[in-house]
Amino acid sequence: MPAPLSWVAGVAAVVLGAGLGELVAGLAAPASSPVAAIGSALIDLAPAWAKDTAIALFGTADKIALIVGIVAVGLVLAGLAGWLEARRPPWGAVVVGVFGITGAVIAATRPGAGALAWLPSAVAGATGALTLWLLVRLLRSAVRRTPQISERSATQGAETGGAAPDPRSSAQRPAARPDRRTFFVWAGAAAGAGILAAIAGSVRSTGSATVAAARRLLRLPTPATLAPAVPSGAELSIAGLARVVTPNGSFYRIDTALIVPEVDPADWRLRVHGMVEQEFELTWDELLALPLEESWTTLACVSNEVGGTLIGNARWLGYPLRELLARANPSSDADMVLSRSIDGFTASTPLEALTDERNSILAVGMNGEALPLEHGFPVRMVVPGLYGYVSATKWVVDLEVTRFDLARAYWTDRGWSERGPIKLQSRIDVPRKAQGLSAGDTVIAGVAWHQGVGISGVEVQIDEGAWRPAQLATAISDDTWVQWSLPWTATVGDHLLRCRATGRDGEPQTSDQAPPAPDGATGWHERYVQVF
Ligand SMILES: Nc1nc2c(c(=O)[nH]1)N[C@H]1C(S)=C(S)[C@@H](COP(=O)(O)O)O[C@H]1N2
Ligand SMILES: [Mo]
Repeated sequence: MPAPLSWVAGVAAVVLGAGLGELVAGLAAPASSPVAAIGSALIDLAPAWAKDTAIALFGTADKIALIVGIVAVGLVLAGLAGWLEARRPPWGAVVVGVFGITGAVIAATRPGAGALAWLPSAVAGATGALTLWLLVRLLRSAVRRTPQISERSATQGAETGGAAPDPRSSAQRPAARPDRRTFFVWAGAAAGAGILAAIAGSVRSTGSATVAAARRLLRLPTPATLAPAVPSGAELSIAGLARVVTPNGSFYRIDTALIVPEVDPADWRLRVHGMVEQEFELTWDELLALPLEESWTTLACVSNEVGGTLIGNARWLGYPLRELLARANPSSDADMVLSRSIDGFTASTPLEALTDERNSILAVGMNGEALPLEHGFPVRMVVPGLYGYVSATKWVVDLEVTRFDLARAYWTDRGWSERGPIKLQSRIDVPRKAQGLSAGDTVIAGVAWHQGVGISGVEVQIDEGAWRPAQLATAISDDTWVQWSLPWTATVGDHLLRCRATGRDGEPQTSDQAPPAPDGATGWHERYVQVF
């Protein structure tokens, strides 16, 4: 049997199975689609460096890249299963079935898996295995026909005393062809049906997004304490410079959730427990009835490279974690709060950062609207001064008061530092990368941040010359980034620009280059520009 045809059988069978799996997932259990379950498991298995490599290669499109990778590997394995089924039946079908069972086990054991989480992968495996078995049987009879015919023709040739006909003569081909065509028709139908089922499944799962509808209808309460207005000198309004308030739609998104968790506010509960005198649960209505406070906080990701864009500034609305924890009354030897997301992600935050004077909140609002689904709807944590991986748990449902020597969090388990204070940094936004610039008067501008401390100055160096102080915009607060700018008369040629900031405490931004792992990148941001 020609190997390429058995590969076609394998791919067609697996596409049908996987497509039906996506359809069942869309109907019954969105987060447990076979591709999503495998992807989520791969994300959790990935070592620390893999996250940064993925982010460095694909940026915030890392999840799409992962899905494309899984599909590509899946198709190669499907082809191999087809080849195996043709050589050693029924082992190809068995392999497909075993993949289905594996997917079902992975999906059923994921954090937050529903009762039907195993179903999509089980359907995918069973359909895929059965289809492969049928297609290869069909293929076998299609291919077998040719030698039978040529034997008969050879006998006829001998009887009539004529020359033995060429086995490839036109007389035999019409008999073989319809069966191959039948095979291709069935294989094509299987693959086509699989693709349609996958499309229907994805439409159905977005169409059934009741949580998105609940969010749209939501009216957040008026804050008991308003954030200060953005000072008039905070936004320099320079084209290409990051706006001082990041619009929700362009706020960076980093998380391990391949499918955004859908948490209905009506079902949301926060459990506060562990080393506390008074454990309790909080519902959505109870949370909204509390006096909510607004505050400005610039959130940053530990994976942000020097000059990177995994940072954004927003006006958050929420309830102080300080007050919430006071209600629980933590024991005096507790030093950490392990927050848990509905999807199993955890972060370990120093208890002190949640109980001191900073604006650590259980947030429900972002820039005047409910949290967007991908930013943690309905409730997340926001803690000024700490990288997101140790503080900013989205879709948060559980706070356990504990100790650093008793429990570990998601990224700490994968080699990242236990503590993650945000490091003093500055970035050049304009002139933009690879921007053709004409000689003359222009401006160099960017942002600088040291949450909790504030920025006292930014300096710019052009072509290894003297460091020149940039003009600082007015900061919204010490917990936010601040814009800066410096007028520059650009001359024709290539130039190297550098910037460095100083904290309000006098700390200079170090020139030592460190990668993001294990506790945040350092170094000066440099940019080459060509002036024409
Ligand atoms: N549930 C959950 N929360 C999470 C994460 C995650 O993977 N899962 N990632 C954290 C990290 S590493 C960062 S930097 C911030 C990013 O928040 P954003 O996506 O709203 O910008 O969320 C944090 N909260
Ligand atoms: Mo992060």
